Amino acid sequence: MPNTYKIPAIPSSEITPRETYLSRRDFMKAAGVLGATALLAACGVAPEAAGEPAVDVESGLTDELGDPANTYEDITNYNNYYEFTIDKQGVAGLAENFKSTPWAVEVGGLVRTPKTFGLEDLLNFPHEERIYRLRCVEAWSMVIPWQGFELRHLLEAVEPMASAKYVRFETVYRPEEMPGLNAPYYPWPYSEGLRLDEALHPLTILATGLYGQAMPNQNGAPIRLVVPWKYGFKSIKSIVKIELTEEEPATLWSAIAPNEYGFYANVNPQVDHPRWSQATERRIGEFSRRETLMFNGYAEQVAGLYDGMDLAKYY
Ligand SMILES: Nc1nc2c(c(=O)[nH]1)N[C@H]1C(S)=C(S)[C@@H](COP(=O)(O)O)O[C@H]1N2
Ligand SMILES: [Mo]
Repeated sequence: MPNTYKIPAIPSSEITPRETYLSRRDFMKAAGVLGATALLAACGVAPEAAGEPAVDVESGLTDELGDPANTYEDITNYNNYYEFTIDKQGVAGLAENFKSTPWAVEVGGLVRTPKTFGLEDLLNFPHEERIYRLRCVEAWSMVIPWQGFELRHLLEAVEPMASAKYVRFETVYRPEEMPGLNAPYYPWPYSEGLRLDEALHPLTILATGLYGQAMPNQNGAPIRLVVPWKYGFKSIKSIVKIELTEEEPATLWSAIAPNEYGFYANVNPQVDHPRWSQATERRIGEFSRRETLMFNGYAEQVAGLYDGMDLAKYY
């Protein structure tokens, strides 16, 4: 079942220069759904619910470096989501029946006004499109057009106390719907963390969709974190709990492989994984490898967060 909740976000087609959507518009015109889609979008109904085909044509979208967005097809069929399977091409099928509605995210810990946000509340935060690079620690990458909102807006709404220094995130735990959870060894539920200043950085978003569609299950429906300057595993999917803490929280990866995955996990071409180089990466859809950029190309915006820190030690 596709997700059927509505996205109040302005669809990509409305906020992207018209030419960049031409091929998509042509495709929809050919399918005879353009008028209907525009109308339904105005009513806040997800186009998908009206039978619009998934976007799998060249969108013309690029990131700020000029590199094209990966196709909807690639983004939704090559996934890491261990709660379903460790087979990247098997996630989409196994996640088909995951129930992403109703949904609630509990936000608490060291905050003055703890709150549980229903999906409707979350979708009411001011959304925008962010076209970000996603760099997996396994040395592949994609460019993904997300819709989402800055995490800092949600955190400001619960009023962090002065003692709060970190933010911990937790994924839903539903073994009946997530066959990978029956695998022993992993300390489920999946959890991740950020330092509070990283969490408040304007590049850090909670994403509720991609390519103008509600978030596909395999990408972390209905809401997931996206921290573009860190390795992909920090961008935790299907979040049900956010907690502000004083101490650095334990995370799933740093618990099982502390020598491979540090808490920070900033993309850094100079710090190799113990089993492979991080100097280059394979952009999905490209033939030759490309150089990996410091902080995944976001150094100008985020390097200041780590002034005075030894990045070879805190990796
Ligand atoms: N809950 C949860 N979140 C997760 C993962 C996971 O296995 N479980 N995998 C991470 C990894 S390793 C990556 S690279 C990204 C992949 O996101 P994508 O499938 O949307 O491209 O999700 C991250 N978030
Ligand atoms: Mo990853």
